[in-house]
Amino acid sequence: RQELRLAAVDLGATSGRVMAAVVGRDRLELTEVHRFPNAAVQVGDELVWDVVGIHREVLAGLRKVAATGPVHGIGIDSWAVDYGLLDGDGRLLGNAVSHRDRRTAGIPARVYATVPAPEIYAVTGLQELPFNTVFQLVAATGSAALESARTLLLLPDLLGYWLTGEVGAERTNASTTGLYDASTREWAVGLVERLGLPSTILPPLRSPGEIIGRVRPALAAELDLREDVPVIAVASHDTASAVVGVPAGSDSFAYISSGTWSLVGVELDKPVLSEAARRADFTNEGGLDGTVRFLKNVTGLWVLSECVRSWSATGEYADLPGLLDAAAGEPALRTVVDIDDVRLLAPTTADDPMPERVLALAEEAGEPTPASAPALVRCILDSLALAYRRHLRTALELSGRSVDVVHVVGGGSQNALLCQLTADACGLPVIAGPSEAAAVGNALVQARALGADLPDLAAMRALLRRTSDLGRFEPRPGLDWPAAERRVPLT
Ligand code: ADP
Ligand code: LRH
Repeated sequence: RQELRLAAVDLGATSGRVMAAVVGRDRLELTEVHRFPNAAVQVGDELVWDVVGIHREVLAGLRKVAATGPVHGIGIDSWAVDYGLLDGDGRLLGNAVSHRDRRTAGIPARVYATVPAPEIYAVTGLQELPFNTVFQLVAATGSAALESARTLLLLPDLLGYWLTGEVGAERTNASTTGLYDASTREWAVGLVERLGLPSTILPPLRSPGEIIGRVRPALAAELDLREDVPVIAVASHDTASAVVGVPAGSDSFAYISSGTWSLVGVELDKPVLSEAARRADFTNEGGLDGTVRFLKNVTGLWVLSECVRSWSATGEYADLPGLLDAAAGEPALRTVVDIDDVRLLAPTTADDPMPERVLALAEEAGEPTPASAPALVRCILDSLALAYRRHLRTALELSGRSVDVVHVVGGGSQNALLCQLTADACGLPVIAGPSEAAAVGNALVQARALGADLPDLAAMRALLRRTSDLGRFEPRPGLDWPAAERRVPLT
């Protein structure tokens, strides 16, 4: 075929989108046909995702793509670690719990009493995030849902199952669970069993590029799709798809996938499972074609978006671009905090608003109190850039790599102030964009699976560079980042 027309579904923690992509020899065009807000919902004592609502929005988006012409493939990626459980009849058992739910507090320490942390890291190579799937499952031990579960499906796999009826676990996303062996790229069955978890609920693994199945005929008819449209396993962890969508021209690049979370790292051929990597709490997640995403998970723009949500609820500020303009005029590095503090993890509430939490961290650190919303926004962005600087340095030290550019992709690549601060803090040029890198990576992997001449990551990225408009930010001298780094008390 000359050109492939694809539906790329990219689900972020704050918004989901369905893009109509056209991929040809010198063509890579993505058009957003459907976007919807996403947020976890407190139901009783649980913070859960409305997965059925997300499924409905995916269907609405697919219908819109179908209305633009023939669809040759469908791919779904989403945020990592969260899952649904199916019973023996293949029905969903309850709601999918959000990784921001408080149930995992204190769980890692309990797990390490059974299997010491170094032994776990040697197998999984994962950063200790309290919400890794393994910790969520340990927290759920004894619950009626887990007791009756036959199959665990990560969210993109669950949505793919609802489209096709086929179960499986795509490897890049499986690699974020803590149930997966980073070296063998298979489920870590021995570890799972030592932790007292049921390994039988883990479905067969599949790699990006494999066909999951065809859209169920009745659903295809309802969506005005051809009957035999394949649903393709893309790099279904959104960050893995976003790294595919990094428009790098050589191997010496670092990336920041900047969205609700920021993922800061490098692409490697092999995992780094050293004791130094464990101590630095770095993660080895799976990328396309067996690559390793050696990275640090940083709190990201979540804190900013939750502040904006809190201010708009009280009618103070709702306009992000206006706030960012005002923040650019605030003094640099006046107040910095540890943006990775766990107290910033949970959603903002009327009783515990996000802006107050950031102010409390500043006060605790003896930093000047930001006196206005723009000053608080500046504090968040300066603190993020400082975290990027520190984690990028560690990524390079631990991997032995050197880089000459930092690619910033995802929604945060549209934040010019943050991109400039990132260039300044890291002392490297920043190339910004694409802002929908995950959807781009999703479409490129589908295109290859359907026969496009994109043999490897280099070819995919070359096509991306030929077809994208990118921003560039040069590092500016003048600010004392090392001194600011020393002011941040790390948790
Ligand atoms: P996710 O996929 O995790 O939901 P995105 O990649 O969509 O996240 O990024 C969302 C973030 O991007 C927002 O929280 C916001 O800070 C930032 N963003 C989106 N649009 C803009 C914009 N026009 N200017 C500056 N920042 C933006
Ligand atoms: C980014 C992301 C990140 C995970 C987090 C749960 O959207 O997938 O890579 O750590 O969400």
